[in-house]
Amino acid sequence: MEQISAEQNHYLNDFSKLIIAEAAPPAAEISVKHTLLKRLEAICKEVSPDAQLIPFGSLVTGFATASSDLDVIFTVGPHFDQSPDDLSSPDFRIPHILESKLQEEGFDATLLTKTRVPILKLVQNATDENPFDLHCDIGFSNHLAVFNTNMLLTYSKCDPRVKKMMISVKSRSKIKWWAKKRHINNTYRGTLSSYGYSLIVLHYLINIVKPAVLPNLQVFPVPEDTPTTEIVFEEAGDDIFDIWFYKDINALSKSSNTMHVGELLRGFFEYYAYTFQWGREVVSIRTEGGLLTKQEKGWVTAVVRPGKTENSEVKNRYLFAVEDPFEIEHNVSRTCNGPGVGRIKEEFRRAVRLIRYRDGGKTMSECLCME
Ligand code: 3AT
Ligand code: MG
Repeated sequence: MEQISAEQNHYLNDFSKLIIAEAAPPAAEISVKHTLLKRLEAICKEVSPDAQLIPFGSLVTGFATASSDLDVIFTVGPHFDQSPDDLSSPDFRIPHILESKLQEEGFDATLLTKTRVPILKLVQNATDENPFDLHCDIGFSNHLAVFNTNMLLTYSKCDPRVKKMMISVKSRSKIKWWAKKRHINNTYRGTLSSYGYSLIVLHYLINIVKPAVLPNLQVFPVPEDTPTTEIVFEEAGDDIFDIWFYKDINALSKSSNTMHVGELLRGFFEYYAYTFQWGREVVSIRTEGGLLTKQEKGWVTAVVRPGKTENSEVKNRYLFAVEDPFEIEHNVSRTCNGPGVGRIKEEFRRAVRLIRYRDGGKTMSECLCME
């Protein structure tokens, strides 16, 4: 990484503090989200008395920023095994029944069935008592998300800079920092999800920056007395996933890396702008070193597969390749199309240019977030 002056470094640090302060959701918004969660769970129980809503995503990891959505999974069994994954299951009616019920209760609710897994999208518009527009996604079968959320949370507990990096990269705050502001955080428009950004930030912090900020929690040996439920997850009699990661973080030594978040952000931009080989490499945080090749994964040509829902299909693209840490056949960035990947790459290079040549951070806030 090119050297920058102490003054530039200072600006970068101040800037990263500003983003984080701006991005944090107000306590009132978090409390309104928890209230919504309780109300939704009560409605779900009217549909099915054993129903539970399990939150995951940024509300749980702490990476939520102002107006982040609320991600939850609807489940009716203690071990996720009675979920309406299977089209022939009578439970598959549940998403439709719940959609109608929520509409009756005054929510703007839409069930999406052409997605990889069915998703019920809810919007609760701001009112006088509640000044926040709330968006909630209810999933019915993506239970691995609960495990990957826990792993992101564990990484975040390893070092306070993890959360700050995540928020800086994908915030939806008023100043809408980088990925949002630059329009490269939208899976419907050919770019990358917030989860995808979380994984590429982790890869940088585990494998690229030296000294490493984070250890790779998935390469630790499994202690002998570990319960099987922490090692593998079997999805409704279907696939088996290796979900092991090391959880006893208090037993780990702290990182010897002393960089501040501004410097880390700069290194992150530089790495994806100039070192990462987008055409050849796959980000794989479960792997020692963090990289595989598209060739060795067989991720070379786009394929279309039937989805889990009726008449749906999933197009797997490999233009940008980020392997899910548990569902290793799943490319988290499959939503990225050609123009989307082009825009993401250009935004990394633009960020580096601005940091290098525009007083290293003094004007960064205006430049990087400008539409
Ligand atoms: P926001 O604060 O909502 O922007 P987030 O961290 O909640 O960020 P998302 O809403 O994109 O991220 O996703 C919520 C969770 O859903 C994160 C992960 O547990 C799961 N998830 C999202 N996208 C994928 C994916 N492509 N593959 C596997 N799991 C995913
Ligand atoms: Mg979310």
